[in-house]
Amino acid sequence: MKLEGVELRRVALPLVSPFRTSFGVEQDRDVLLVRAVTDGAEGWGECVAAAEPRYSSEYADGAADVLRRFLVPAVAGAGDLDPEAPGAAMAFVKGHRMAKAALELAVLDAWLRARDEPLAGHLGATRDRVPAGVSVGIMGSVAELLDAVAGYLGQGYLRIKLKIEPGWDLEPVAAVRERFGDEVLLQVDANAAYTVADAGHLAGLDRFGLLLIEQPLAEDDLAGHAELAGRLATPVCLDESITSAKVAVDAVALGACRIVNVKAGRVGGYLEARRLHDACRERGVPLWCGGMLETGIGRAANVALAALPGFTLPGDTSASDRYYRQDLTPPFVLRDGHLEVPPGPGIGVEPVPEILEELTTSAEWIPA
Ligand code: OSB
Ligand code: MG
Repeated sequence: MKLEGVELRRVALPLVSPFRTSFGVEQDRDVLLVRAVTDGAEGWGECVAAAEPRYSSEYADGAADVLRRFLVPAVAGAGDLDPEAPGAAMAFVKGHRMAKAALELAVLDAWLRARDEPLAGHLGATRDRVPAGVSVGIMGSVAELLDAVAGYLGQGYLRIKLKIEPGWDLEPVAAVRERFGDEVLLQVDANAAYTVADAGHLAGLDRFGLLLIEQPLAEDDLAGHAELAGRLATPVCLDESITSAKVAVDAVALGACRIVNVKAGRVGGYLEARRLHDACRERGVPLWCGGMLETGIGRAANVALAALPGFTLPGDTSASDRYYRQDLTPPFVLRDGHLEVPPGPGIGVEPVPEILEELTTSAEWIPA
């Protein structure tokens, strides 16, 4: 299979409500989509980099630049493509994992469609639906938070994740436990907002029986996470720190985390995510699939990944209407607390042409 060219397309989607985390507020997504055109079929990838580099160093304009200048030419020059070829051809570029993941997925989607093979089966999925959790942003008041959580539980979400930061941690968690009880699967995500000096304060979360605390400290602070983990009963899970399968294995060996949030974009692609899965499953480390407010394109691939057997906890794989009034693809819906893995070839979904046109802000064709 040969690459004929790649389209980089920017799409603007307003979120149904502002999403506030410890690193900022998102009102809408400025999505970079990658469409790979090959002599066999076309494929889609979504770059999870946000418009601004607040979660990680990557951002959408930077991803488009590195794709245009380095990654697309490298893959175009690789000749006959199989699923591993794009990763090998892009390996000389340091970092830029979210940009690499998007192009690798677009080529992989095309390759799978040409073979009429679903992504989930290719990755080794063992289920046809996945349990869905929901990530709940920081709110203006506890009353507002309780209303939001009540709404999500009413819809059937199987696990609640509360975003926390200094000044919004023990009180909202206590309020959610008090109102909804101890049976609700509950976890928190700090997005690196604390330091080891906060260990005593964070130990105050231990009495709430949380599944985990996600990324309490800075991305590069594995030693700090190991120290903190020794002082908390709540299991530490890492998100931002986990940039490859190797880092995941090292983080677990160091005692920096007991659970891993898997985001394919953050580790450089779905194939590296599968390697991470295999290594963690071998070591008995529980996994769950994170999210980056993806449209239906990225969501389809995440749901395929989350169907692998090592994903033993519900993920941030929520239904389309948790994010967008109008998704780019036919919407993912919550059924009995689960999302179905698309059964079609490749990622199993495509953008609806009229919706894609309406929401596109720019498009650029890069011939191979
Ligand atoms: O830290 O997991 C995170 C969204 C954007 C960037 C980082 C994170 C998140 C979420 C939402 O928590 C996950 C989702 O529902 O897509
Ligand atoms: Mg997180």
